[in-house]
Amino acid sequence: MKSYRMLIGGEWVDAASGQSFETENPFTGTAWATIPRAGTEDVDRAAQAARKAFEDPAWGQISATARGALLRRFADLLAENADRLADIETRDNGKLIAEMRGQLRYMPQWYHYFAGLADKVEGRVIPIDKPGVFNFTREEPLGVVAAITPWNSPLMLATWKLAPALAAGNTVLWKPSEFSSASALEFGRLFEESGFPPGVVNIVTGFGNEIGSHIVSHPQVDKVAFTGGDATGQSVYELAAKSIKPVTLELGGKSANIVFEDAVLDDAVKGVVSGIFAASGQTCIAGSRALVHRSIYPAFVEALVAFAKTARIGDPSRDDTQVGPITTRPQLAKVLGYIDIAKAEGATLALGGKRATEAACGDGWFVEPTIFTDVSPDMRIAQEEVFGPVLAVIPFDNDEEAIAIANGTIYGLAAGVWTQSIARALTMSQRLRAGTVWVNTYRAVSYMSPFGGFKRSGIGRESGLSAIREYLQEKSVWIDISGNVPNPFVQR
Ligand code: TXE
Repeated sequence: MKSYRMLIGGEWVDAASGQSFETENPFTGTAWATIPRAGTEDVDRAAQAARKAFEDPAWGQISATARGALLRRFADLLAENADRLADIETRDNGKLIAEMRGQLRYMPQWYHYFAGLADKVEGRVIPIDKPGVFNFTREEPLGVVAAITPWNSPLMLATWKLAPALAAGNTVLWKPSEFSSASALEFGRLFEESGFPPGVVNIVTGFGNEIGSHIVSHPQVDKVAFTGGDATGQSVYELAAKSIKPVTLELGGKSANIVFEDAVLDDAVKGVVSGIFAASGQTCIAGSRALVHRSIYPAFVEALVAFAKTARIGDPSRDDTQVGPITTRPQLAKVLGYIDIAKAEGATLALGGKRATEAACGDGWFVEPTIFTDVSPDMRIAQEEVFGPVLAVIPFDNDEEAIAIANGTIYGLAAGVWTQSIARALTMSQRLRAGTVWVNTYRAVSYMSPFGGFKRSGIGRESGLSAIREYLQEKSVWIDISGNVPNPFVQR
């Protein structure tokens, strides 16, 4: 058993209480490492360490260019360690090794991009309307940023917060998910090695229901950047409101992949399959609803089921595996529960529909790739986020109906459109109420392009130019250049 420690104020420590918890391999169902189980006292120490580092000239007074250089060094170390981190993530989290290697080899780009941006944040000179006064703005960091991250893409979703937060000059208190803390702690070593001053990045491991609210409401925390489930996101938002803290929230979705009658069918089949079965459906952008034009519905469903059947399920550490396990025990129960709900609602089961127990799955937590057809838009399986390999296929008759169904959930994270018509592509990209619209592709993300949700899918944007603004605040500076002190009892 490997035994991890957490990172507070530049030191690798156990929880003050001495408690730890075991982290399990979803493929074998066995524990492989222990992780410190932080309590509120550890959070206090980490928040204070982050505050101290923020105020220390070693971080607070270095130039933005120097901050960028640290981020670039981190990017290089990350690239060197990509495959090692991929192995750890696959063991701890059950993500496919092929996907993790790709993700980790790409991840340094976020740090390079925000490193480049660090010294391009500029204030403005305002051509102020008052004579004898010079007015300009400064863009300043917020202070201590709490990053609370989930288990489904642990390092990527943390990177989307850490890279811009650090580029902007903040310090960070990061709480990874209790289901995926090992890779976060390995990441911490790389921050240390890159030369970030102690306390700039602190990693506190533990359970959300034990320390989450203490982090969010902590007086030393100036902003909360959260990715997770929408119920938890709502409570984070409510709690942050009590101390008037800004938040960014990324809360998942019920994204529609819309297949029109003029789509290239083979491409659309691949797009729908990748949208829902990649990462075993455990992604915020999962295309968990396929909306299919009625004229092609039977042919599309037949091709979809035939292709989905070929997906190779099994050991996530094998290069040729396509569908891995469900990451957590509670999530396995949740996914199976939704399959029961869909059956009870009267949806037609066209593929899968139970826990996968074939030899390739060992004792792992697998769910068969599952497709429900003849789903109506008001069913729970068409409205609620399952976060597993379960697809709801819904027929539609015309474009207006497709838009109404696609927009007819509380979420608005992403949507896919499959069509050969440029007019339809543009109309759909305008009328779909989602933060990302993909046309004839799915699941593409980049450090350059903003990502975030409409409606209940979240607040704020990650990646791209605007993301750094989420970690800055604007200050207005007024300087009298007239030399005359005006009447103090009249507003200038
Ligand atoms: O998420 P939680 P869970 C969805 C998905 C999944 C469901 C539950 O539908 O089935 O959420 O997953 C921390 N205050 N998504 O339970 O609880 C927690 O420790 C502060 C969508 O894993 O939201 C972890 O670090 N923090 C999603 C983080 O919140 C708290 C990704 C996320 O965990 C807290 C993951 C509290 N009171 C799940 N309670 C997406 N948007 O991609 C927990 N946490």
